[in-house]
Amino acid sequence: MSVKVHSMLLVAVWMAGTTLALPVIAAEVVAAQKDKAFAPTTLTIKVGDTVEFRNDDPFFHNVFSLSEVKSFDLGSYPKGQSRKVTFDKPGVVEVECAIHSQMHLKITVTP
Ligand SMILES: [Cu+2]
Repeated sequence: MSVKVHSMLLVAVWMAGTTLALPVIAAEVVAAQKDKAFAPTTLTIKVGDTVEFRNDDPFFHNVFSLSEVKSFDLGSYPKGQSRKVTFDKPGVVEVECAIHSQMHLKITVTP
């Protein structure tokens, strides 16, 4: 076998290994904001999953988190709009709304 063919074979084997190492297709979960509450109020997802924060109320909500695992601020947006966050580290993420301080969502991201 020539060196060239041999190295191409190695690349093919490496690529096959990479494909197999990919995680199961990531999930996308909806967290609605309805009646000034997150629905649901707790979520368990896996690393790599995405949460779509959807405002179902006829007024603005905000979505943010100061958690170490994932801190973000999606700003404020009206009914019918949604914004997405992908969670890339395991741990617990507390999500809140800056407009309604009673709104809490606890997301547990499992490895
Ligand atoms: Cu709100």
